[in-house]
Amino acid sequence: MFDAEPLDVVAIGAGFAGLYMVYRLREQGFSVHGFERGDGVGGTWYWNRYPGARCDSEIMFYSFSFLPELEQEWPLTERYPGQPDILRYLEEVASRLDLRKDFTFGAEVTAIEFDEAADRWTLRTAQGHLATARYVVTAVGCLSAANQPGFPGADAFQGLSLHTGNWPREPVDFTGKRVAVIGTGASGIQAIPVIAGQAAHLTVFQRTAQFTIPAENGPLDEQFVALWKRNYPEWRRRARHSAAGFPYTPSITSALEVSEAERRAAFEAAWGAGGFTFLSGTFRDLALDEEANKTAADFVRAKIAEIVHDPDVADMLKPRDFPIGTKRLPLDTNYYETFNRQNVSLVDLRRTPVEEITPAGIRTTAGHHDLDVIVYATGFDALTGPLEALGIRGRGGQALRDAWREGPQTYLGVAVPGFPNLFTITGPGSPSVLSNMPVSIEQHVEWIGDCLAWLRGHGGEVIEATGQAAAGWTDHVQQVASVTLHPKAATWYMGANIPGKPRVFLPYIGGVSNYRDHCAAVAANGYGGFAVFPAPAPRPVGKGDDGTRPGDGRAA
Ligand code: NA7
Repeated sequence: MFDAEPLDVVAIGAGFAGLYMVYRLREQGFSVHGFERGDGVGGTWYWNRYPGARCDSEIMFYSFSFLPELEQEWPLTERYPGQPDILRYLEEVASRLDLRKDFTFGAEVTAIEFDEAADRWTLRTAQGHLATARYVVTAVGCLSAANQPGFPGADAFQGLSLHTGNWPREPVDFTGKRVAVIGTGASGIQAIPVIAGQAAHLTVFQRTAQFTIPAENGPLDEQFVALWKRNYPEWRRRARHSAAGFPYTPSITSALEVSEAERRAAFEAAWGAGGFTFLSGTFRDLALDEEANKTAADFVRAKIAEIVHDPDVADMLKPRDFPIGTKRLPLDTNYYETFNRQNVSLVDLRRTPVEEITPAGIRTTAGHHDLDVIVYATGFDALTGPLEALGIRGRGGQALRDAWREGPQTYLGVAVPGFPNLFTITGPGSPSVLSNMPVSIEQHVEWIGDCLAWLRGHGGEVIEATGQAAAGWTDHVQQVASVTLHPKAATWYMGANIPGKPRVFLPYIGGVSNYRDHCAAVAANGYGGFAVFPAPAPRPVGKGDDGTRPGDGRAA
């Protein structure tokens, strides 16, 4: 029972991160219990059940690497796994590892407070659970606090209101319905073509036009799958030591050093192949140089003009106010094509903003749209939102929300000064949303597991990032971002989608491999940048810590 006595660790969340963290710590002999808001495992893939929800990482590497048997057995059916497939995968992981017994589901954590006298955390849920533990690990995801715009009258709408990130468990039938989708980020871009195929009429409310690249999804060839599975260890190794957790080979050519014809051929080939290699695999400077970036942006704008029949609609769909790739590049299946359908219309909210939601629909400055369903595809309070929602209070009762008023201060994205014994998996300041998530999650989980083993081996009970180390890392995160075009765009990476949120670059863009090396060096250096209490006792050189090596990639 989790509340019978103090635990070593509580973990929050039962997605990829929480499942692996609880398993890993259980295997290491810690008493650990997880709390999960949903009624089942899955995290992102539990909540995002909207039509068309699909992962933009290819299925071959959107999975755990620490389960080699499952890796071989799991069917790799289509190039990009759909939400139901990923949820099934995580359910299978939970069953194989017998993890459900170590979680309380339907438990929304609302308060986590540090008791300085006892060096323990107390956790409470909205449903009345209470637990105490020496360590807390948050595994709440980066995109799990839905951004619900405060349009006047929204509560009075008499039809169905849905948010893509908080979708009902039962499928929604749009047949014969007049539907609105507000928002054209990755979620809207996935949902819009599918909803358009069902609804009587779909009106898309667009605030900012988005670049999107064809996913080119489809079934995977059996021979390809067999070959991939034979070489899994090497693919995994490459992904771990890559820029973004994908085993792709990045381009080494500048977009500006080739002829117009060569450039066009490279973009055309990448467009035809589908996927993120449009940016990373064509030219090396698209994320760094405005002129180079413009060549890719112009290519996509020309594609939009080619695909979309109505020139006015095509014009509205062309993104103009940010460099391509500075907003997360979505992958789509027939997104631009959908605007050629008779039952789809586009409203440009820059020209005609929403005035109010009425009981019967949406009123913009240009008139009223009668609706049965409003789908908010309006995104998330990214990275900091899910952590601040937990009601975390550290030393002196300081709220995390207050500590981060000017922007998140973290050490390695995994620890926060003033919040001892708290670890944040894929927190702000880590590669997280700029990487293939399972790769980053495994690295964090293993690093945290190693750290707790090291503490246990050294008699340490409290570990806390120093203010100096966090300030240094936080500066480094911003400096690396400033070399790229990212700070030029108002994006959720910059906190720009949430009114009042500080404008700082939230994830770490220095690369998955560099980041991994950095974390391993910190561990190898006796957790430099952290204060440890009681101070570790001196140990003979070469003596192991609890059977694990810092940075080692496997559970003990
Ligand atoms: P995103 O990428 O944040 O997209 C949200 C969309 O909603 C975007 O087009 C926003 O326009 C729009 N939005 C947000 N608030 C409003 C209001 N108040 N009015 C009108 N339009 C609004 O979220 P997604 O869920 O699509 O994707 C999140 C990530 O999930 C994705 O990047 C992947 O990593 C997976 P804006 O561009 O802010 O003008």
